[in-house]
Amino acid sequence: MESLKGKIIKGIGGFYYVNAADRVYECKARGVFRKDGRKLLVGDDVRMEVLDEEKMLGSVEELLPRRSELVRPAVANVDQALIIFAVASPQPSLNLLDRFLIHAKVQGVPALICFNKEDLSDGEALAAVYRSAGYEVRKTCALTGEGVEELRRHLQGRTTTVAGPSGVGKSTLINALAGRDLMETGDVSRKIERGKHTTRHSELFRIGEDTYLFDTPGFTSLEVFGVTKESLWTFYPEFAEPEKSCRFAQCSHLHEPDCGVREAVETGEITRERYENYRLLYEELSGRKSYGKGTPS
Ligand SMILES: Nc1nc2c(ncn2[C@@H]2O[C@H](COP(=O)(O)OP(=O)(O)OP(=O)(O)O)[C@@H](O)[C@H]2O)c(=O)[nH]1
Ligand SMILES: [Mg+2]
Ligand SMILES: [Zn+2]
Repeated sequence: MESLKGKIIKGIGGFYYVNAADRVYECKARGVFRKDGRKLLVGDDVRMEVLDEEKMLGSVEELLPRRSELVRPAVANVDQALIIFAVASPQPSLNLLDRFLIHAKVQGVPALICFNKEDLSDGEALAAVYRSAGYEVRKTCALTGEGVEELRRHLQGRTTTVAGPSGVGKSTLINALAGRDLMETGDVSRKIERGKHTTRHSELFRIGEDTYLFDTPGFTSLEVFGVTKESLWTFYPEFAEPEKSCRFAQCSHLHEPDCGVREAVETGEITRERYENYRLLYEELSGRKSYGKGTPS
């Protein structure tokens, strides 16, 4: 029997779908996994045996070392998060973007930002805000393919989880990256209809050699667990250096004298947009207002 190395791209009803050597095999896990209670996850690299090449059936024999594991949703070996916003239509909410960035950091995943729909408006000012905060930023137009190759270079050889509000062009962009229609795109009414009839499950899309994208409503959840108002500033990478010159150890960076963060806002080292988001999220975390309820897509 032929043994192959592959990646679990989805799991439904006790079956694992393993992408190996350009084909997708429907696999059962060998008894050993049930015996020792180990759970296989979407994203796991495995060794599988081909049982029937024609029917593309196989058996998962071995779980290869897992590099990382996201909790919600449960996905293994995610290397980075691609956070997609449109420069217009829908109008971007920077507050929401910061929440996505915080969420990625809480999960321990580096974030890459993509501003899509460059054809509708110039996203340079937006891009500059986030570049100066230390993030990698790409600009694309999924319709014309502008910027898509540069984006692909950041995804190559990695597993990337894709997040962003509804309607920004995530599916259109994923299709452009894949060079074929993997995902349904379109207007909201069609989506609502689809949502009613399709079971949503976690699935990886292969867009190239060792290159996978992961699109799930779960990751867009805004429950920023593990973030307190005291730790909020640590999720703003550009605050790290200025914070060292705050007079008080427990500085909130809102009203204390000799605050290095506020001085950096004055000099422009920290942008007003980011600082304003920080302030709003801080207030939310201090108050009784429920924080991070609801999913944008
Ligand atoms: N003008 C313009 N329109 C775009 C671009 N990319 C996508 N669109 C359009 O935006 C609409 C929404 O695109 P989708 O790809 O379905 O958006 P989505 O982010 O997947 O939305 P959800 O699945 O609801 O989360 C579609 O009508 C696309 O044709 C772009 O770069 N420029
Ligand atoms: Mg979509
Ligand atoms: Zn301070």
